[in-house]
Amino acid sequence: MKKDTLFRDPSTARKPFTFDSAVVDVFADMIGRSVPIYQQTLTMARWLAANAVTDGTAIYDLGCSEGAALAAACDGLTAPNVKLVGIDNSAAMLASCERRLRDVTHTVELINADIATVEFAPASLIMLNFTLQFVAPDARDALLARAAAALVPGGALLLSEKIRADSKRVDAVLINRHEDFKRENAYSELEIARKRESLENVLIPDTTSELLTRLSRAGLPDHGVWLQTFNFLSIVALK
Ligand code: GEK
Repeated sequence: MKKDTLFRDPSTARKPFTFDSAVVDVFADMIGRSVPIYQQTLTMARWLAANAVTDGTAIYDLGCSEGAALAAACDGLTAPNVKLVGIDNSAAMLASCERRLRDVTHTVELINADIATVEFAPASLIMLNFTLQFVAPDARDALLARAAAALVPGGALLLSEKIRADSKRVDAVLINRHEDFKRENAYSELEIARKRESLENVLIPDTTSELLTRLSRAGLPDHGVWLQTFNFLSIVALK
């Protein structure tokens, strides 16, 4: 796995942040050292694939990047006739995803598209693993409503996000603790500051209550936070 040093050097630091080939090159290392609950969300993807997915439906991974959640879902999947679909609007990510999933035995379709505009087939698992935060806030409700409408009864939506706390003071605590986590993972002060600037207005976090209200409005009132560390959380919603 190539080490993420993109923000060490001003010549490779990017502003605004984009998911280009330089990011793809170091993505696995970057997300593992930056997102505290990442591995547990993949374990949940595997569990939901084993427990919520039913015969003849689809599994969607919206903003699939290199397909880590799709790969985890493949590991857990036991239901027959299930199509896995990964959607991302970064061609570089999808190329890497295709390489990574080349050997899986299930049918996987990869689509280069904006997840805010695609239509979904009947699905029993839809995953937005740290992706809704990159969609324009005023397009989030419509996307969740389309996802909720596509879910079959008993289907599950996995929504993992970076969040903003309602209280500014608490938000500062969560941000500080997250930055400690990055320091512990060998990111320097300069790298942390440059990445923060680069993500400004690109990653726009909702609060927890905004996310839960969006899910209710979308038609998924059965929802709950199953994991949170600092300002990163993951929600499961059931149709
Ligand atoms: C994982 N889920 O490893 N349409 C399609 N793709 C998008 C859009 C959009 N509008 N906006 C952003 N993306 C993955 C990790 S990363 C999270 C997801 C992160 C894509 C973008 O190209 C990138 O691949 C992904 O969403 C976000 O489980 O880097 O913090």
